[in-house]
Formats: sequence, C-alpha cells, structure tokens
Amino acid sequence: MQVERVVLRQINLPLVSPFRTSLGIEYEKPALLVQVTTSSGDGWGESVSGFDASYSSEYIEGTHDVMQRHLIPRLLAAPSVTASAVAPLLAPVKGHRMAKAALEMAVMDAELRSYGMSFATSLGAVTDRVPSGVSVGIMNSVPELLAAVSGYLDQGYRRIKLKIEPGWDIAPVRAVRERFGDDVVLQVDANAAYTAADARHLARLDDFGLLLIEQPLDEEDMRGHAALCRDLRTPICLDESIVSARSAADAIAWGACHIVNIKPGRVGGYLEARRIHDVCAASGVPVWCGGMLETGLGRAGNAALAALPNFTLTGDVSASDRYFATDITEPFVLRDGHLDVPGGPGLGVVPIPDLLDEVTTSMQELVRPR
Ligand code: SMG
Ligand code: MG
Repeated sequence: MQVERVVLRQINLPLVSPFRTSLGIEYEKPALLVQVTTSSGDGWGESVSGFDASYSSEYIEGTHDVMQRHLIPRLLAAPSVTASAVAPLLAPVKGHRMAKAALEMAVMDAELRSYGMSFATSLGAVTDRVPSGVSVGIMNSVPELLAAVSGYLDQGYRRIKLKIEPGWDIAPVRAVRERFGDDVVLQVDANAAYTAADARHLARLDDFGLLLIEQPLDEEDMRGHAALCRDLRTPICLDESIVSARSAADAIAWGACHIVNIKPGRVGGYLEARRIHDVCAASGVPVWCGGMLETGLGRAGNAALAALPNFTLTGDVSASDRYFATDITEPFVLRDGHLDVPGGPGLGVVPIPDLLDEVTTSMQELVRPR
C-alpha cells in the first residue's frame, strides 16, 4: 500500500458546556484530522493535541507543523506502508506521539477497510459493547457539581470521574459520596496538580472508597508516585506519565502505579496502546481507556480498544453528546450505560461531509512526489 495524498483538516467543535480541569477551562474542542488516500483506499485519523500545551508538550499548531515538515513527507516517500510499519518509519523523528498516532490511525483505517476488518477485530477485542464512564469537570460550586453528577447517573453512566485540584478535592468528593451513596463507582483525576508534599492531604481521600486517584503528581515524578502507592490506601493510576509500553513497564517495576489509563493519542497510536495493554496484563495491572474529548473518529477507535480483555475498568469513553451537540460522525449513544463497539470495516464510522465542512477552520493537502 502506498500513501498518495494526505489532507490535514483543522476543526473546531463547540462544547455543550465548558470543561474545567486543573489545567484550565475549555469552551471548544479543536482537532487536527488526517485523511489519507492510499493505493488501497481512504482512511481517517485524529490527533488529540489541544490549543495549548497544558496537558502535554504537544499542541495543535505544533502537531500540524511536525506533520507537514517531518512526518508526512516520510509517509509519502515510503515505497510501501502498513499500519505496523508507520511507527518504525516515523521513529527517526523524536517524540510528537500525538501527531504520529493520528497518522498511524489513518493508515490503519485505510488498511483495515481494504481487508473489510474492524479496528476491534484487528486489535483483539473480546466484546461488542463497553461500559461507559464520564469525566466531570471542576465546577463553581458543590450544588452545581451534584446537579451535573445526578444528570449523568440518570443517563446511565457506569462510573463517575471527578476532576480535582487543590481547593476542589475533599469537599466535592465527600458531597458526591454523601448524596449518591457508596455504590457509585467513583474516581478522581488531578492532572498533576499536586506535589509530593501534599501526600498527607491526598491520604484524606482514602475515607471515600475511591476506585483510584489518577495522576496526582507531575508526569516525571515517578518516585513521588511510588511513595503515594506505599502511603495511600486508594490505588494510584497513571495517565500523563505513561507514554509508551516501556514507560508502563518501568512505572510498574518501580511500584509507581496500580492501574494505567491508556490513551492511544498520548502514546503514539492504537498499536502502542495495545502493547501497553499487554505489558499491564502480563503484570496483573488493570487498565482503562482514557479520553481526550475525541470526535466520533477517535471515539470509535477508543471503543474498539476498550473491548480488549485487560480493560477491566470502565473508561472515559462517553457518548458523543457528553461534549458535542453535533458530532462529525454518526453520534455514539449510551445504551444501558454502554457504547456499542463499531463492527464495520476500519473505524466503522466516517465523517459526514456537511457536518465536517461546517466545523472546518483550515485545510492543507500534501501529495506524493512524482
Ligand atoms: O474524553 O471524556 C473525555 C475526556 C476525559 O478527563 C478526561 N480527559 O486527563 O484524563 C484526562 C483528561 C484530559 C483532557 S483535558 C485536557
Ligand atoms: Mg487524566
């Protein structure tokens, strides 16, 4: 298979409500979409980098730049490409995992469509629907938070994740527990907002029967996370720190996590995500699928990944309407607290042209040199 043409398309989707985390507030969701045309057909990919470089060092303009200058020319120059060959082909370019993930995703979509095989089958899915969790942003007040959580529970979400930061942690968690009871599967995500000096404060969360605390400390603070693993009763889950199968293996060996959040976009693609799943499975470490407010394209791939056997915890793979009034694909809907895993070829979904055009802010085409 040869890649003949790559179209980069930046889109901007309004959010149904602002999403606030310890990193800042988001009012809209930008995404850089990749459409590849290959000798075997077309495929779609999506980069999860955002407007600013707050979640990771990657950001959308940087993703666009590295793609057009360094990554896409390598793809277009390759005599033959498969999804598995993309990462080795792009490895001479260091880092930029979110950019690489989107390109691999697009090639994988084209390749699998040509075989008539789904992402789920190709990755090794063992179920055709996955339980759906929801990530609840930081709110202005506890009553506002309780109203939001109540709405999500009414919709059937199977697990609630509360975003926390210093000043918004113990009180909101206590309020949610008191109001909705101990049966609600509840976890928190700090997006690296604390330091090792906050260990005693974080230990106060042990009273609330949380499933896990996600990424309390800086992404590079492995020693700090290992200390929290020893000192807290609540299991520690890593998100930002896990960027590859190697970093997952290291974090596990150092005792720096009990659980891993896998985001394909963060780790360089679905194939590396599967390797992380395998490393964790071999170590008895449960995983779950994180989210980056993906459009229906990324949501489709994430639902497929979440259907692998060691995804034993409910992921942040929510329905499209959690974030978007109108998605760019057929929307993912909640049915009995679950999302269906697409079974059609490739991602099993495609952008709807009119919807896509409405939210497109820029486009660039790169073609194979003759
Ligand atoms: O897709 O539902 C989603 C987003 C879930 O909370 C979510 N993601 O750290 O896990 C995380 C955050 C990162 C997104 S905010 C930059
Ligand atoms: Mg997180």
